[in-house]
Amino acid sequence: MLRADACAMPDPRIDIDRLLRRIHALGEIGALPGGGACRLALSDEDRRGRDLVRGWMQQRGLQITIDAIGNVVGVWPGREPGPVVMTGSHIDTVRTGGLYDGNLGVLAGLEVIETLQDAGVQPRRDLAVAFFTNEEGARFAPDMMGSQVFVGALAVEDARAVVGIDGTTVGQQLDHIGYAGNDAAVAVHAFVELHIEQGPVLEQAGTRIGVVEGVQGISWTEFTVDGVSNHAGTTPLRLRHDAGYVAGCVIQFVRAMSREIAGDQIATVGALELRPNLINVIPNQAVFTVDLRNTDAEGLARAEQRLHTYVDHLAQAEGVTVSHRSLARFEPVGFDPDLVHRVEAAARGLGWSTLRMPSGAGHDAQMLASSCPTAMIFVPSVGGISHNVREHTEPADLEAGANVLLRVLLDLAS
Ligand code: HGY
Ligand code: MN
Ligand code: MN
Repeated sequence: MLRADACAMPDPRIDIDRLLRRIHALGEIGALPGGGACRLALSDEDRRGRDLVRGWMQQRGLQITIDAIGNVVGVWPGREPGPVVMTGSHIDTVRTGGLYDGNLGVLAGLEVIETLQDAGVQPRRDLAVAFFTNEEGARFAPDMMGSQVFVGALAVEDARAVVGIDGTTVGQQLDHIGYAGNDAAVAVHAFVELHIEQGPVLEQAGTRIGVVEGVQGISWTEFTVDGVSNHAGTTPLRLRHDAGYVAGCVIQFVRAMSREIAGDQIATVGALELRPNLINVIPNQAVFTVDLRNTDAEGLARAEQRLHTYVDHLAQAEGVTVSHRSLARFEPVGFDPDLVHRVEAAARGLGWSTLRMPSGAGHDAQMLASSCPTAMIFVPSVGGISHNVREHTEPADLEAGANVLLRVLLDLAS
């Protein structure tokens, strides 16, 4: 017998042991030495992870939809069918992925639904848990690709045409793993994502729950520098057109620039390839990426401007040619103030300390925010480490975050 709604029932709590079992079972797929997992988007490991999580959704009777870009949504009908209260995140990883980035948000969402089912609660609204395709963007840029398609910010044909770092296309790989669906997008009433912070702020503040107010702006650019290969031993400096030197100057410049620009400007050269990549040959080509982020839209635009001006001057001085292409560009996003307040109230209601903060990392929630009231819950990352096999969050913090998620979802769905 299913009881009506939240107010008539004891206050359910998630089962942390079941959640941890799931996190570790998923982490077995693409497991890396040292504790993390590698499931690059649309890889066979990603397929196996998808199959496992979809199976767990089906075991609990969720109605599964798969859309044209492979976003998977499991819906548990409420008493009054309609737009769903959704949670979720991603299960694709970077190459040096941890156990919790994305996976926590998906598995905690499933855990919340199971907890309510076990407690005999059927909220008024449908509840849904989703995993979105290619949140990381590490193999196929841009990141948050699936959630962009989900909210109509990116056409599925354009997403399918993207060529990845290994020369394959999203469309080919999506078809290969069998996740090119054709279900219509689910209508969403509100979206809440639980995620690890992936930075040091909560741990340093000694705070358990991050109340995320928004996501900083992101700018990804790939530069290709074409110089002249030459002999490392016979070519005087004044005759060099050294693509590797240009890449090195940019790495140094973006760090110095970040210190000068207002806001929380940060910059990373994460990928770098030199050709011919030989010890005694001056590189004739360098291909590298620059990841710029800032909570302030103005500051981010200024950083982009200064970077391109610097590269143009450097190219002239070194006698090389430089081309570039944008791989991702997102303005800073603010979450729904009422929903942010509900996250804060739910956490405090459970007795947890809270801290309002921006997100340094990109998340699917920043895409959902364009189509429905959206907010995020953070839990601390030990040592602020993420995108690293040593990524870790204490079980007590995982449990706290999942119980805050349960409270907020129940509040929104009742
Ligand atoms: O790059 C990011 O912030 C996210 O991990 N995709
Ligand atoms: Mn993530
Ligand atoms: Mn990530």
